[in-house]
Amino acid sequence: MGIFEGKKGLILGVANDRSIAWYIAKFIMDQGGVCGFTHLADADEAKQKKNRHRVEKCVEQYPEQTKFLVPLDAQSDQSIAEVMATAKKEFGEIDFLLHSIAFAKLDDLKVDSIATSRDGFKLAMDISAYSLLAVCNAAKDILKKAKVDDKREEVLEAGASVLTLTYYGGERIVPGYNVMGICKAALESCMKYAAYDLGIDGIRVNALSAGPLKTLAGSAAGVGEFQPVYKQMAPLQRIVTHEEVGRTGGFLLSTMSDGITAETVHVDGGYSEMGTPGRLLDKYRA
Ligand code: 0WD
Repeated sequence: MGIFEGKKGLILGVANDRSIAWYIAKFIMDQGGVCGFTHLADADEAKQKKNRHRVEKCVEQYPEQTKFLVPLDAQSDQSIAEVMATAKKEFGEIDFLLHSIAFAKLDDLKVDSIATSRDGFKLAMDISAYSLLAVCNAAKDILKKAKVDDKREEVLEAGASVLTLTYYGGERIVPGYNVMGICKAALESCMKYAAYDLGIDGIRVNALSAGPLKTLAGSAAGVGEFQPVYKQMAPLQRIVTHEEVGRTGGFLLSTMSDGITAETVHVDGGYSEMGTPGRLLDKYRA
């Protein structure tokens, strides 16, 4: 029996079959879970259709375990509320919620951080950090509350788990990641405060900090350039895979991680713990 047997939840942020959210969703569904998905909304009908089609191609592989696919614009409270209403109708309560959403304009990513436009900063923060708070708040009535004994000593039934995706550029300076690094610092803080707010009901909120992976968002943020550095510097001497991130994401959304909340878990081959460039220096010793 899979660890997600009988569990249901929401996956926000699949763009295509390379998306991190898709790998986490696949792990969940392979373990018996049922998911509701969103695709990126767009005012332009043709563009929205294209966005939907890309996600449809993914979810079609799991017809039994896909409950719905609806549009989401993370900048709109109404759109978020509509997604939650659909989830309530289809699922009642949910056991897991994945937030795997980020966006910044290329024009803002390409310039020095100090040259970020005011509008671009607001846009990137709104979609990439604030949306976690908005989603948690809109979902709080459907996120399953834990059942505990009177003394809060024993968990009789586990509460829901929320997970967001972050990157090391939110903790340390990663040249090129720029405004998105600033957003990730805010996102990680949002995650911790949300973990406090929802913790009283036994609902957990965590972040997974993934190493650089080639995806639509990843390519825009320049991950192609970071990958060779990771390969030479990380203790594991390789780049992590989509599957590895999918498995840890699944673990954090499952009851297997039931004592973990307000935490950022790194899936980066150990890169973020290096204090010097390590074996990368060998290149310069020769
Ligand atoms: O190396 C990487 N790829 C890493 C990504 C390393 C560490 C963290 N991450 C993070 C990203 O910053 C993001 O938070 O993982 C998350 C998922 O990113 P991804 O899987 O790398 O990229 P992608 O497949 O592009 O999914 C992000 C999606 C959007 O894709 P596009 O490319 O269409 O913008 O976020 C969604 C959208 O589906 N999204 C939105 N959803 C609703 N409303 C919005 C929005 N306004 N904007 C973007």
